Amino acid sequence: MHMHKLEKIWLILGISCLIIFLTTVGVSAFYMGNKPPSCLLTIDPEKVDQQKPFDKPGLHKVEGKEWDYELVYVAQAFSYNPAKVEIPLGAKVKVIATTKDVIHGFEVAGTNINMMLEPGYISEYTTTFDKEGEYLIVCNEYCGSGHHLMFSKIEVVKK
Ligand SMILES: [Cu+2]
Repeated sequence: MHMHKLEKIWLILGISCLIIFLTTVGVSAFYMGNKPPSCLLTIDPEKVDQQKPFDKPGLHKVEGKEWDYELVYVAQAFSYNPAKVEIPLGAKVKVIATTKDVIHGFEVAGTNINMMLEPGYISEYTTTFDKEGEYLIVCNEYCGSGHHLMFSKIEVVKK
């Protein structure tokens, strides 16, 4: 079969891109252990307040885990509970969040924490807060008329 030279180059280019892409994804997933965050844990969205850990939103110190604190958030139109939280500098924190009503976003501006909160699911993200300052949590999923008023704050302080 005769193939034009440019066609061969194009095919080689395409197949190489595919191999590079699959290798990157494969190494990232199987060697580095990366996986898409959250959505593996479910919750009854109508009974969020009665279920652990969402019965006590806020920052909690934990022992014997890979992280030092658990930061629990409950989102609902149009607020986050807690509205403000203080985290000691350098703390490794597991953020655990869910929503009571509709889909909300959970983006901590200036960091790579960016989760979607879906009713019935628990979203989690573990991170270390190693920069002092105030961080704004914003909802980046349009959730209704008060969407733009929906925010919370994290203050990372030296202790
Ligand atoms: Cu919103």
